[in-house]
Amino acid sequence: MVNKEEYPLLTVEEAVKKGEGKASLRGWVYRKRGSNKLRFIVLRDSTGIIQLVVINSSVEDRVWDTAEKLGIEASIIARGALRKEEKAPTGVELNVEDITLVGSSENWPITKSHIKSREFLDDHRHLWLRSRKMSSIMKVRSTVFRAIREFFNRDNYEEMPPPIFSPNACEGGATLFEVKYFDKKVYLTQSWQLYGEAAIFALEKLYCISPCFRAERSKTSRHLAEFWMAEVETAWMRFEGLLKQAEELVLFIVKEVLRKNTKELEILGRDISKLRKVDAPFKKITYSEALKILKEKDGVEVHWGKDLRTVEEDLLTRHFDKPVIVTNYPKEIMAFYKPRDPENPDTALCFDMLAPEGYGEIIGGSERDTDIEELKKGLEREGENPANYEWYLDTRRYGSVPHSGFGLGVERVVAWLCGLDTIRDAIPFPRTMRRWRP
Ligand code: NSS
Repeated sequence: MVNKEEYPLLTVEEAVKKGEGKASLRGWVYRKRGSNKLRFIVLRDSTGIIQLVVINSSVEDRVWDTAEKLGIEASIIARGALRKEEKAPTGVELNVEDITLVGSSENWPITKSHIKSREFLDDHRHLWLRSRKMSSIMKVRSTVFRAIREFFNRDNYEEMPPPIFSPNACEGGATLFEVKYFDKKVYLTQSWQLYGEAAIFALEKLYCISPCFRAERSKTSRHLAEFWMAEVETAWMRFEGLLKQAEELVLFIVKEVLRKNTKELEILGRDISKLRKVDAPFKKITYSEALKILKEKDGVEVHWGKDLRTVEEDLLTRHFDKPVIVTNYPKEIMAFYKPRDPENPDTALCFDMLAPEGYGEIIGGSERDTDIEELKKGLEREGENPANYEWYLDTRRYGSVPHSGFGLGVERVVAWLCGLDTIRDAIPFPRTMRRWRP
């Protein structure tokens, strides 16, 4: 029997840091090569990669046979002695004395030639998640979730997830997913907001991180049918405070990702210097000013009253190296709950935050209209029946207060921070119009 104390079980990261002494390592075969005399196996675990060396003449036949037969992604436990080796991929290697096969793996389906085929990788997402690219993205995503929670918890916000079945639209009927609900019909939630608004009258400061569902028909690199949104709603908060909170949240997320995930960002080939430039204050422009920039700098004319499309957001954000906040969109094209700006009544007290480098909208938010007649008009304009929103209008009937909130698209932020080509890589199992499996 091997004395376990002699071969402490280390993670790959710990082993690389230690660089000497005996160790047991467990993980998956990431790469392998070698000759009749020597086998090099790159072992992967969730913390990194390390080279294992098996020397035919110095191990038992059984160990050599196991090493020879290992397929890519087979799971193993190996023990031996660590030593520094400049030529090894991470500067340290394990000189193997014994290998145990835990789970065999034959004919791993993902080969180098597949890496360029998006469809193939999406079909094999359950396996492709093990790639260094996907695991790095998932680590950044996890930091983003954690940072959002920490940001709001530190400010004594309560977390309240929404109901997922909803009788109402929040962001327009066109993207609702209908679900059979016993003998009735309901929708999957598009946004927590209306429920958040109702609950601030009890708890005042609320946030959630929740899945949202939208039947997006557009085939863009920014839209998912299922995505995660962090939403916040605060009683008594006015527009200026809201903009400040959104800016602080994004700064905190960027700071946390830079603190925890530089290694992952490097694996992803992200230009980290661009993220390091993100500091306060973010530039604030109005929608009208945005149109002026588009016209003067890009020669693109958008008629006042038309929403900015993805292409226009792309152009606009290329003029900034930090997120930019665009306020005061035309009232008529905004969601029913966004109030008129008293100082500029054709526009609403609302904003979008657009990420630089062409990543576009990451946050949408506003003060909330407290005027019941205006809300009803807005609903009718959207083709909704105000009678279905009576419960929401009640919140304005009984002790209404000024309040504000916003929603941050988690995958949009992950795509920007990781420098991804498409939002589909920002979520482990993407759902879009054409992709719903595995
Ligand atoms: O439609 S939003 O702009 N705003 C809302 O849903 C408000 N009800 C939020 C609130 O005030 N509580 O969506 C907010 C953000 C938006 O800026 C994007 O970052 C993200 O949610 N978003 C999406 N991400 C991925 N895919 C899709 N389809 C998507 N739609 C919005």
